[in-house]
Amino acid sequence: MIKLRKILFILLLCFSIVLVGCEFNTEEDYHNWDSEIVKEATCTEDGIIRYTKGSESHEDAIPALGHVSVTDSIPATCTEYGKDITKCDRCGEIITSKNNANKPTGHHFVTEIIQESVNGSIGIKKRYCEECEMVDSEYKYVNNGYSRYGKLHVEGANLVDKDNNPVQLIGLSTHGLHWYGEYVNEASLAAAKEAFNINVFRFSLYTSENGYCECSATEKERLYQLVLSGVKIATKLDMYAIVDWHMLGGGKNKDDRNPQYYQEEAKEFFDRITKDLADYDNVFYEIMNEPNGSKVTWAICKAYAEEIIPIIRANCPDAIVLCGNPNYSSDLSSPRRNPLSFDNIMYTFHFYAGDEDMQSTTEVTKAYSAGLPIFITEHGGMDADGDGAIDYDSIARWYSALDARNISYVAWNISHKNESSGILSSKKANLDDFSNDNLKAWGKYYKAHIKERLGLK
Ligand code: IDC
Repeated sequence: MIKLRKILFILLLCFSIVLVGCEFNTEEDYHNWDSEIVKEATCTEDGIIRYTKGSESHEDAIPALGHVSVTDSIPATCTEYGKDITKCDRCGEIITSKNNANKPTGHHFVTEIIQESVNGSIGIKKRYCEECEMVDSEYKYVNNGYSRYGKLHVEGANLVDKDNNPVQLIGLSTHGLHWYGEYVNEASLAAAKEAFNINVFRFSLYTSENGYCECSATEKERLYQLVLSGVKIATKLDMYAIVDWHMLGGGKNKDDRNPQYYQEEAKEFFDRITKDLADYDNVFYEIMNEPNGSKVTWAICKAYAEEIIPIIRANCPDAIVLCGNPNYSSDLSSPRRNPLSFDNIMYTFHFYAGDEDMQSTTEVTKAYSAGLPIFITEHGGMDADGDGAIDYDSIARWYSALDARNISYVAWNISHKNESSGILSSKKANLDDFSNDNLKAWGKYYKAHIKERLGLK
């Protein structure tokens, strides 16, 4: 029994010594043991510290430090999304994330003259993005705008400039402003002008088919302002403008094929717009787009013109008036036999080269030779419904007849409508892409033709 007690006592003593020893050891970790950092802790990984004393050693973990992050936002560029960049100030690790709310801004193209075109000489322009300086293109151009020709007037069968030299205007028409009016903005029109080197825009204000005479008062006012702003933009771009009263009798309201059907509205419209544009001498007034139907004779068209022209002239005494005629403005023999008695009148002629049997170049050349001033305010290389394939032989014949006589022409139309006459392939976000990549066959052909005509190829 005594023996057992002794054993127990010894055991207890040993245990106490071990305990005291352990306590002593812990104290020594801090004071007496050598320590050495085997591996530094980083932002993401634990480090290791080793303690040694004599032959004894043990290791402890140093906890990972964690990132010290700073977030920076990088704005979107012309072509790339903005980014949020999170960077650790300690280890430099970068975590980049796309900022979906910060969309690419798109290029902001501007043009710069590198070599100026003076009096018809060939100049050079550069189109580049003013944000990122990417050069889009460098191209030849010729100054053929208002600053060169000034106020135009009609002499015999010709349109002439301020010095009485014949002038040919070449341009583009909008589609119906109540359908595709979005292209009437400075960026679009400037891009179209630059791409095609044109000098006239025609603004087509449809009267029926829910157009100007068949819509709400608010919409009517909006369309009016659109025409006005179109003319002002064209003016700023050094161009001429045609205000087109686009009566046609399309859609359901066939009565609108007769210009007299909306005559009162026409009088009101032309009075208001010629007052608003009294100071603009680069504007043509096309008073009836396309009279048509067997009952709509030249006598009717002429009577209507005699009502409208004095209203225009009261506010703009020298404005050139463009006068339509029967059979969709394809009858020049009637006005040739029985012309209007005002000065500064030109007769419109419209043709669609795919439907050659309807019109022929002879109708135009004959009338021109007889002294009738003619302005082709609308034409296309396709069929008269504005769609179908381009008849390249026919359109080429037309251009050689017109160009030989300096007869002015305007092509149908600036829109991305899914028909071959809408020159644009698709609706681009900024509405200002008139590069060949975004042009249908008609747009490309017309552009190439104009460049050739102006000696820019
Ligand atoms: C056409 C447009 C077409 C639109 C139609 C409405 O191309 O998208 O649906 O008018 O009536 C003309 C007219 C002109 C026509 C064009 C093509 O002046 O308004 O545009 N055309 O059909 N005369 C002969 C052809």
